[in-house]
Amino acid sequence: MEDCLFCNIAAGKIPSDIVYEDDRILCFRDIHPQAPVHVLVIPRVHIASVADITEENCEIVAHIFACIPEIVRILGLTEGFRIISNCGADACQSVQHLHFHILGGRQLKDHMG
Ligand code: DGP
Repeated sequence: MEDCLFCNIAAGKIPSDIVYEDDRILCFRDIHPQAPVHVLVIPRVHIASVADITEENCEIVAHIFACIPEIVRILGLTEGFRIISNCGADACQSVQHLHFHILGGRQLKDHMG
C-alpha cells in the first residue's frame, strides 16, 4: 500500500535499521525503543493487523514465528524476550500494518498492563 509506513519501509523507500530480512519478512529496530532491544517484525505483504489474519494469508505468520529463533539469536537475547502485537485502538496500535514487537535486553515487568 502506497501510503502505508511499513510497506514503504519494507520496500526500502524509507530507511530502517534492518536486523533480518528475507523475501517475505523484514525485522528492523523500533524508532522509539521501550527496552534495550526492541525490534519489529513485519510481513512485506500488507495485512492491517492480527484482526485481518485469515486462512488465506496466515502462512506468513507461521513464517514470521519460524524466523524468530534466528532473529533473537542475532539480537543476542539469550535470557529471554517478549513478543507483542497491538491490535486496534484499545491496544494503541499506531501503525496499521501487522507487526510483532520483540522486546528484551533487560528484566521485563511481569504484567501485560
Ligand atoms: P504500535 O504502536 O504497536 O502500532 O507500534 C508501532 C511502532 O512503530 C512504534 O513502537 C514506533 C514504531 N515506528 C513508528 N514509525 C517508525 C519508523 O518510521 N521507523 C521505525 N523504525 N519504527 C517506527
